[in-house]
Amino acid sequence: MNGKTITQFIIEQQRQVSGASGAFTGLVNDVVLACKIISNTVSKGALVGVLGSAGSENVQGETQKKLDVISNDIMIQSNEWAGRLAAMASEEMDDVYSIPAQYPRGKYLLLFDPLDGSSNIDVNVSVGTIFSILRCPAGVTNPLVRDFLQPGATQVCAGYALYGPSTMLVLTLGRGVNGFTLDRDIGEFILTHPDIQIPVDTEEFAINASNERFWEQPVQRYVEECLAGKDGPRAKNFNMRWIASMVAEVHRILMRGGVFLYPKDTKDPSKAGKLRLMYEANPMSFIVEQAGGTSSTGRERIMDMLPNALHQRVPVILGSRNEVERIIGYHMGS
Ligand code: AHM
Ligand code: MG
Repeated sequence: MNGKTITQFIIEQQRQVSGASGAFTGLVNDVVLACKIISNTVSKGALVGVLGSAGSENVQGETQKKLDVISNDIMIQSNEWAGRLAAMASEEMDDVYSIPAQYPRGKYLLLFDPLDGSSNIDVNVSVGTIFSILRCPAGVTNPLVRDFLQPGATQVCAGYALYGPSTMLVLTLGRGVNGFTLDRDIGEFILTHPDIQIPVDTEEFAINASNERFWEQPVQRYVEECLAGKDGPRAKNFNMRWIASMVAEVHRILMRGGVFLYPKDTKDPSKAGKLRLMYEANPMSFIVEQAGGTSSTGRERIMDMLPNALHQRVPVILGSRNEVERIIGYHMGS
C-alpha cells in the first residue's frame, strides 16, 4: 500500500465521534465514488462525445453543457439508493430532489455543484465538483427547500474534487482540511496533502477584471492598490490569476495562498453576486476557514448568512487571512 486511502481516513475520523453509526462514512464514500466516475468521464472528453452544449438551460438561465447534465446524473445515481440521504439539491436542478420511494431515507442532506467552471470544459481547462453535507432537521422525513436553508456554519462536511492534471479530492469534516490524490492504477484516493494550511499573507489575487467598472468602490480601491505594486500604497508587487474555475482557484489558494474575489457588482442589479451560496460559497468557505483562511461577502462572514433561497447568489471574497481582512476593512470604511 502506498499510503492512507480516503476510506481509511474517514473511518478513522468517525471513530473519534461517539455514537457514529457508519451512515456518514458510507455517504462520503458514495460521493467519492461519484467523483471518480465524473473524473473518468471528464478525462475521456471528446473521445466519448461528452463535450459541448446539452441544448438546455438550468434554473438560473445558464446554458447547460452535456457534462453538467451527465455529472448531475452521476451524483444522483451514486447517492440516492443507500439510505443515507433525506434529499439532495443541485445547482443544475430547479427543485429539491426527493429520494425515490423505493429507497430508504437517511438523516443527511447533500448539496452539490456537479461540474463547476463548466465554461472551461470545451477548452480542456480544469473543472471540479463541489459538495456540502447538512443534517436534515429532526422530525423531517420529506425535506422541502426550507429544510436546506441552514447557515454554512452548520455544515457537517464539505469538499471538492478537482479534475486537473491529476484528480484530487479535498475534504473537511470540521477538523482541518486534507487533500487526496486519485491513484488511477488502483482506483483509490490516497492522502497526499495532510492538514492543509493557507498562508496568512499573499501577493497574489484573482478576480475577473473585465467587470471592473461594475465593482463597488472598496474592491476597485483594493485592486488598484495591488496593481500599483511597489510604487503604490502597498509597496510590493502583486501577481494575478483568473482561471474562471472556482475549484482550481480555491485549490491554488490552499496550496500557496492568495485571495479570490467574485464581488458584488452592478452588472445585473437583480443578482447579489455570481456565485451560489449553497453549492459554491458555503462549502468553499468551510474549507478555507478550516485551513486557516477567511471568507466573507466583504460585509459579513459567508457561513453566518441565513440563506433565503436554494439558488441564492452572494459576493465571495476568500483566501489568505490578512488580505481578506484588509478587503473587509475597506468595505467597513477604513
Ligand atoms: P458555473 O457554476 O456555471 O460554472 O459558474 C461558476 C464559475 C466559477 O467556477 C468561476 O469562479 C466563475 O464562474 C467564473 O465566472 P466568469 O466567467 O464571470 O469569470
Ligand atoms: Mg458552479
